[in-house]
Amino acid sequence: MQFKKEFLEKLQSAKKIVFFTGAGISAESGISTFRGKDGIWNKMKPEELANFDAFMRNPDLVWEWYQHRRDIIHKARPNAGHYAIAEFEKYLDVTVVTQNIDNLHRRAGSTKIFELHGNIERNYCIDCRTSYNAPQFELANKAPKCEKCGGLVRPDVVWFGEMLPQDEFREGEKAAEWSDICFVVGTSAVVYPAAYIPISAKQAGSYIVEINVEPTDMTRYADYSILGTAGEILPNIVDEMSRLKM
Ligand code: BJW
Ligand code: ZN
Repeated sequence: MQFKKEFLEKLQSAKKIVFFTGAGISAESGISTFRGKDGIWNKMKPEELANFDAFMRNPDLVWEWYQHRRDIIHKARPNAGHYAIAEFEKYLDVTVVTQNIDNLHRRAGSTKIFELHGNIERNYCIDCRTSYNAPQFELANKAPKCEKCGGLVRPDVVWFGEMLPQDEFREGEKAAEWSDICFVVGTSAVVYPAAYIPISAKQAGSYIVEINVEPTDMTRYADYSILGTAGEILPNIVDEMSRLKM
């Protein structure tokens, strides 16, 4: 694979890199994206499932939808894209700032990960905030009740209209601002405030490399836009890296 010379020079001198990832990086693991051709929002409306009011209206339906997705995620494996990102840690300082809730970066071996939209493995009580992990409710097909106070237990993910975990966002933003290269991988970059991460990186002088199967809202900010799948492109970039660092 042939990459732009300017990018290879940046790669050679880079000390810190950030990967800002979205659902597209997990597509090749068999996990549906939200938007686009095979996106789940084509079949279901986000406002019917991914917000607090929907959960209060019909907790069992929303819970069942997340149990179904947990099932898919548990059976899925990280793909070549996730593994390539983990492999970059051999060569330089790597931070992953992900919008994904699926744990696949961790399972692939990445060590510094900021999760902006929560994690499907965790749940919490909406009344007393007690945390519960996913296996505790593995067989629950209805929204469970908190053992301490009887409140409803929900997945620990960020729904529309909810605040992002502030520490994860702040640390992710800091890493982006300090990065020499910020890779924007498999995200439509339409959901805010997450999409401010690569914009902050750009404003701080980082070199923005987008990897996506199609142009997005981020393409106009990108210094280099590579069209292709994450599972194909990222291993090729790691190969270049290993050659450059030899
Ligand atoms: C491939 C590929 C392959 C495929 N290789 N690529 C400013 C402007 C406008 C609106 C807002 C704004 N600020 C806030 C808002 C409102 C809202 C928002 O952004 N709305 C817009 C959508 C219009 N934001 C919020 O509500 C956020 N909260 C908030 O702002 O709070 C503020 C506040 C709160 C309280 C008081 C006061 C203020 C919260 C957003 C939460 C998003 N949650 C979700 C669900 C998480 C849980 C779950 O999974 O169920 O997060 S929505 C969904 O979208 C999920 C994702 O993380 C997120 C982003 O999607 P992503 O990852 O980009 O996926 P896709 O599907 O969109 O794109 C996939 C891409 O991959 C595509 O480009 C493909 O081409 C590509 N691809 N295969 C490479 N093999
Ligand atoms: Zn409780």
